[in-house]
Amino acid sequence: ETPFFLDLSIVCVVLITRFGFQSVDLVGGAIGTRRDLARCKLITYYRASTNRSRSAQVDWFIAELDIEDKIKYVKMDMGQEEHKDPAKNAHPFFKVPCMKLDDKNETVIFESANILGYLAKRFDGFDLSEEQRREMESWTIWLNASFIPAVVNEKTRERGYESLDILENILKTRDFICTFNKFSVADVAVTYLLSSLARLLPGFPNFEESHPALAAYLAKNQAREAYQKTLVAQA
Ligand SMILES: N[C@@H](CCC(=O)N[C@@H](CS)C(=O)NCC(=O)O)C(=O)O
Repeated sequence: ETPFFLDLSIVCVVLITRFGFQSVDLVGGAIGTRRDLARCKLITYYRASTNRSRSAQVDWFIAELDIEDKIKYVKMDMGQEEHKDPAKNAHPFFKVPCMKLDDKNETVIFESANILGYLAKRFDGFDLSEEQRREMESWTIWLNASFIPAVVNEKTRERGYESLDILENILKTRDFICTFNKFSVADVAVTYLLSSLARLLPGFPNFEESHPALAAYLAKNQAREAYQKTLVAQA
């Protein structure tokens, strides 16, 4: 009996002779076509052209996950207000970051906490349980929904800063922010946002003096290869 691959070679030879190479590509393409097509599709990531926006934490996490090859980057010059052009930015409110997914409906997702959570769930290799993911996302959501609104408002800023004492106590007892004590998307968000806010907000505590465990934690995370590659090298 003729082995399958010999059958296939005969078909190819006949096709080359009659129709040229293009037809052989078609035969090859027909094998597992659907799966290959799905693999080729990229996630479109709308981000600022500089690292001075929340896009930067998403870049860092993409580098941690080593999935740059799955992403099509659309960089927008915020100074030129390119992000406000509906032809360039899929975000319904014309902000960054935003992603158009590679699914059939090309679902658009926004809010950095949600984007980080999505990437963590889809690409994270840590083998986390659903409960651990919920714990992780509590931190990304807390930062955006509670901490940032508190510290950007002059009236509530001092109360907001008090939460940093709680972080300090947590980081005295473990290396990373979540109780499962592994590096996670929660550490990306906490590290990125605390170091950015430290530069932007008046009276932001000098962690070296006031919160040594937090200072050591930030320095350790900022020394990571993916952080250096994205946030330092591209600054
Ligand atoms: N809560 C949103 C905030 C998004 C946001 O305000 N992004 C800023 C950059 S950090 C932006 O796009 N600003 C441009 C504008 O408002 O026109 C998130 O975390 O994604």
